[in-house]
Amino acid sequence: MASCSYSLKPNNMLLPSFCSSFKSRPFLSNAIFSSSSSSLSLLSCSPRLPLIRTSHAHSLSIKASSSSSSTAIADPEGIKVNSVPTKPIEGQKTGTSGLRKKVKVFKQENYLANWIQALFNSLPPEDYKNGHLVLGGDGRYFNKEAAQIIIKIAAGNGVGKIMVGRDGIMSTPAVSAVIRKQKANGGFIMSASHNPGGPEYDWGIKFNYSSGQPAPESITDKIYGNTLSISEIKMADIPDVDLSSLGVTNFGNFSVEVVDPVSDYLELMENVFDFPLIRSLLSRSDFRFVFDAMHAVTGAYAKPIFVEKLGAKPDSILNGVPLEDFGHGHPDPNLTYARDLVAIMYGENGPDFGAASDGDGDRNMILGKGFFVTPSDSVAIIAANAQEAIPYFKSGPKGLARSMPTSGALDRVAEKLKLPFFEVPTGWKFFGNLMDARKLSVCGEESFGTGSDHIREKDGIWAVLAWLSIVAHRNKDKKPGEKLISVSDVVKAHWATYGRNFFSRYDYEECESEGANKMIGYLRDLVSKSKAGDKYGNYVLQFADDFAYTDPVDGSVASKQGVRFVFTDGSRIIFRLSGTGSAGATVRIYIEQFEPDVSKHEMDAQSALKPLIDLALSVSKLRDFTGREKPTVIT
Ligand code: VG1
Ligand code: CO
Repeated sequence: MASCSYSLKPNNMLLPSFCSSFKSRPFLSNAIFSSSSSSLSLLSCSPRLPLIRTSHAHSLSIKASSSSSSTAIADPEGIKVNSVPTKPIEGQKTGTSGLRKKVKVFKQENYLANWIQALFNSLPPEDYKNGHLVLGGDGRYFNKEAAQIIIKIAAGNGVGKIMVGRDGIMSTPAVSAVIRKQKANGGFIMSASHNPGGPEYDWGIKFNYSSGQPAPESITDKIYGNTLSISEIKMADIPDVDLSSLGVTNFGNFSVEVVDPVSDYLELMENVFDFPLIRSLLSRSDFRFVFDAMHAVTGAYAKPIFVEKLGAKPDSILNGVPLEDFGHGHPDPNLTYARDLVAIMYGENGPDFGAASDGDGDRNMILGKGFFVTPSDSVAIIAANAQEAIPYFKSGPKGLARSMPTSGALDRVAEKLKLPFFEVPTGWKFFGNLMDARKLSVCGEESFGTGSDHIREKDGIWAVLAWLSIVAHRNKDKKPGEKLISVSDVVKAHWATYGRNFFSRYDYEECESEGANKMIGYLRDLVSKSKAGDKYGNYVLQFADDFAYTDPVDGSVASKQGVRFVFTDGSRIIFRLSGTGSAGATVRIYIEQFEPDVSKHEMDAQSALKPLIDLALSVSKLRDFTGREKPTVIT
């Protein structure tokens, strides 16, 4: 153990009790040291040993506030807590995944503070008093200010400890992993996920529970209710905490621990996957890999995992530095927004394997040389190969699930493997209960989300490692110079066994809300009048409905989750409005058709689906309602 050096000043306590090397040194563990938070330093302990900072300004008794707008309230925790008066703010209802608005909206006075306080007002006190929370984020603009607000309100509400990723960075899947590993009560994620970032763009906040799963609607509805009646914010009067270096800062009984955002997550990945197997693939000279972090949070993970642990070349990581505005990009890994990667993969002599992840690291896109794996196929192929290629699944997955609009490719795998299968509404929060009840292992969404019960969020890097495992497993006996089994070979072999579910999604972003809402109203009306056997062009209706889901574990019901028309040949057209946008309404149309005939599997999805796409546009009268001629994104 390297030695530790301190610079100390009067009147403060330094209690390095968590540092095991200190515990064995009685003169340190029993002593009371004095220091100032600004000058105390514990340098050159071991590289991984946290720095301890102790604040002195607020560790004494509670004093009346000098501020005219707030009053101090007595708090047994030994820090001064101000009661800041506030008023309800309209529109703080969370959508599919957290609260997302433009940065300008979040910057309004008390906007974020109101929501955070409303959250504490909604939780049972035993879920956070003296408890342990995690705070992460995707590095976007406003995260730094937001982190300080969240920390102060957490302290003001009696939270015991908040564990923050260095510089406020920790991906959504890593927050879920850390909550579980550290047995924390929950955690915040500062992210608007795949939405663009910067002063003119989006910001967002999500809250996850102790199992690491996104807060269920019962909680988010309560938070919303409380935002409409809030009158006070409990704000600890503590200085901003330095989040740039690892270590613990104590304020009375409250502490902030800055941690490496990668280590717990990496440890979990090493337990789930066979790293030497993946390494054997990535270090082959006849296999070329590229990962596009899109200047988003996985930039912080890509190098330690793919390069340092798994032997990928350093230049295989593109856009690997997280930036506040994602380098002016739209950190959504799809064929439209990850265009640089797509150009490389479809270019002359493209690499063998390409992948990308989104703003907060929970989405993924998988590409082969000149080949795109649809997310609906991806989850089906991972599920079909999990047992043989991924150690975590060595006894086989417990069950499979997909969101309703995701294609039926996974259903066919569940059928063949005789596994329990679930269809849930859009949004990862609907998978968590099934996982906790041990009914579900592998699941996915058509929206580039894939994951398993190793955590309670979708997981971009996990999906890339799962695919690398499958490709590595298929090629493990291939000698140098022998032709490798490619990503497209894996997918085509899967189609040959199970049939192909052609799938496409059309997005019409930022439409006028009025027209979009009227269109959905019109479709609901159409559904109520429709009956089995109705003719829609060449298609015969099996049923049409507005999808509703009853959670098999807790019985909670989610209704109005998407209008669907299902035809007798298994084809589907589905319509819903996005719940993650920050302006206007985004219409999503999902189109799917099953094709058992291998000779037709090579068809381009857009051509194969053309009749259904035309049908979807005419059935919905989309052009009339929205004035849109073309989608903004096709996946
Ligand atoms: C979209 C996707 C949904 C996903 C959600 C959050 O929601 O369709 O499948 O779970 O984003 O993903 P919506 O309501 O806009 O369709 V993430 O990566 O933005 O947290
Ligand atoms: Co995301």
